[in-house]
Amino acid sequence: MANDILKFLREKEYVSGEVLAKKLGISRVAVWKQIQKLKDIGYRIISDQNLGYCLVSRPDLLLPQEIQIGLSTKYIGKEMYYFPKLKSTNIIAKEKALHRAEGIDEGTLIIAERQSAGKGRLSREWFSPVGGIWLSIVLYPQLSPSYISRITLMTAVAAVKAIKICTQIESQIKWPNDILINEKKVCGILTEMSAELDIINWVVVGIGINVNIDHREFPEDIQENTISLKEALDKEVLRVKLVQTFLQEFEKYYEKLKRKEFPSILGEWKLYSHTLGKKIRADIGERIVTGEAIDINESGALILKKEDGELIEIISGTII
Ligand code: BT5
Repeated sequence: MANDILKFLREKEYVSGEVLAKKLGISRVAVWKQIQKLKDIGYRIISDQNLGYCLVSRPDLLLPQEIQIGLSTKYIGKEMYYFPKLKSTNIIAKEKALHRAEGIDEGTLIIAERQSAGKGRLSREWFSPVGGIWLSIVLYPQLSPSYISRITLMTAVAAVKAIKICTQIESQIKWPNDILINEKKVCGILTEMSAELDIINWVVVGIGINVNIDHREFPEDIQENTISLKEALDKEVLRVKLVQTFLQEFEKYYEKLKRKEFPSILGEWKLYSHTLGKKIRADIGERIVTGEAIDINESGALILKKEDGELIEIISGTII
């Protein structure tokens, strides 16, 4: 009901309580109650005895009604679950993904203003204070499980593009899932999946972007290596616009991936790469390897050339 009221308030400068009540088939008192609810979550609505209600400003909240208005995707983000605070959007998305049969469609989005237990890879912590974008997308790709790393790379390309469109900032991708500005991390991606031998049951892509955050809010040991878009730009960024742009870019690249056009996505990834051509040390779980990052292959693995000339393929790891 509150959403319907918002729709009418967006269309005209002033709308009377009587007109709203008639259009929605409710009493004027019920309209007033809905207006109070909207005010409580940050909408500024003024009222004039003769003219009615007027929407003055909207909160910078990632509310479904704000994101979905003007969102031009076909299915990504068409169904949305919004939380002012939760543990982790990936946790909720994984729970939702189990209920595909009950109408949790491909593209379902979980989004939160802040997370109390945001997750990075390998159970690392992801700090998610108010002012960032913390979201997860549920997918059911008919692809082989080996495609999982390509989904992470494709998400990074979509994020770099969205950041560029909304802020003009040229960010870079550190293989496999970090997005950097001036060598500092602004965004991370966590892709999780459930699969059987050769089919994927579901994939959850989680992405966190530091938008309007002061990096000094993070624990001291990571402050030096973190940045937000606000800090890089020296002004606040409209988060709703950035979410919409990211979802649109995400859908575009995901469609390409499904059409098996990964090579062209990889071409773009390489343009934004922070890693290729650099001497790196990579933690690959059981050991640390050193060498030059010379390429990313068709399955998204990093090719490292060791000092003795040996080439190794790193499917998953962390660059130190
Ligand atoms: C990642 O892991 O970079 C994946 C982050 C994914 C976060 C999103 S938010 C929405 C969704 N829901 C979740 O619970 N997670 C996803 P990794 O490559 O393992 O990097 C983790 C490391 O990044 C930590 O150990 C810190 O050093 C650093 N870090 C933590 N929070 C950060 C932040 N907000 N900005 C930059 N660096 C951060």
